[in-house]
Amino acid sequence: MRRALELAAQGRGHTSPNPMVGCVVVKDGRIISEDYHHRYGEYHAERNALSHCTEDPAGADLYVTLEPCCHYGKTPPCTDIILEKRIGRVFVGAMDSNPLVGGKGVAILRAHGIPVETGILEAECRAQNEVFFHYIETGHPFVVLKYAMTLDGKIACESGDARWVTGEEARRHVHGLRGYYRGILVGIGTVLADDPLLNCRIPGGRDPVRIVCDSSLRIPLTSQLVQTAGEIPLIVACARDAAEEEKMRALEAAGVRILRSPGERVNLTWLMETLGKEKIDSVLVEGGGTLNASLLRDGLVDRVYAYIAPKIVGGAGARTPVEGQGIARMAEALRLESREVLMLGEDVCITGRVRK
Ligand code: AOF
Ligand code: ZN
Repeated sequence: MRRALELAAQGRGHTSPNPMVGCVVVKDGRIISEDYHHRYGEYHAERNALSHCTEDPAGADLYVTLEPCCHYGKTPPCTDIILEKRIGRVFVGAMDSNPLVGGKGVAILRAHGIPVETGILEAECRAQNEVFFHYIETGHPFVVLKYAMTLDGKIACESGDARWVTGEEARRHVHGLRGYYRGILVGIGTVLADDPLLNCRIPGGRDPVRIVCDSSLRIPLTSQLVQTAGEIPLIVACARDAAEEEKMRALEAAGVRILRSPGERVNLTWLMETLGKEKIDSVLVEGGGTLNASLLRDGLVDRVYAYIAPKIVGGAGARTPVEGQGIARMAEALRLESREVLMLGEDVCITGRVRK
């Protein structure tokens, strides 16, 4: 199962909104095949592995990180090929939460007399697909808050200068996140201040769908985001009545997708629900302190990546990663669990899941 997890990870960044899945086939103690789900819409891990065994897999053990599917989707059911190849036993990592599968895959195999053991390295298998499980269970994208700050907690100097807080290695790491998560979200403040492009600048990396939270539709037609909307998707979320027809038509003509939220400001819970319906399974937030505070307040953040540079700039008015009202008592602070600490050049990155 550990090998299956390693294989599954090779699909990282290519399977969204479907899961990463790995599969190993073992006969008489020998691995006779292994493979993974390579890319969204293509064959599943089990079908891939069973298509190139080095010997007849009849009677073999099959290890798979996710419960085999039993539905006709983009590909035929994996339970069919497992039965057809007369696999002896099946070992499953995590059960599938997809309502089309959810327990039925395992039930079908057992009904055909195949012993199935579930829950093998289950925590690891669920953690690897935290995006998939969150998205299929809630319909909301998995929201990842990212920020870079100095050792004294500033995301820019008091003057506004922020180039750069962290070094090259940490910034390259961020581009890896941009290539992995499906969407990238910023507030209009960031667009007006930095005129960012928000693409993925890693060779071969996929650009995220760019999303701007812009209640009164202030985004300039001349911004880099709007200018590139024809090539890289751009979604602008505004409040229903903030939008002037003319500005909206001009943006749409430039290829911008506009989403109008109920209320006087963009309702972030509505936005996440709407992005979920657009098949965006995950959103990386490179926000600004105001947007970050609102997302945290509304309980919408699932994971945090905090990049910390060993620098001190001071300034009572220098911006910090999370502004807003804040929490009154330290004991009520949001906490991260399943934490990891990464050393990236001279910078440190702390990441973890937000405890709900
Ligand atoms: C995958 N790869 O290796 C496995 C999956 O859209 P479809 O037809 O490819 O079906 C996707 C569903 O199949 C997915 O939500 C999950 O429930 C199940 N298993 N999917 O993309 C795989 N084993
Ligand atoms: Zn399948």
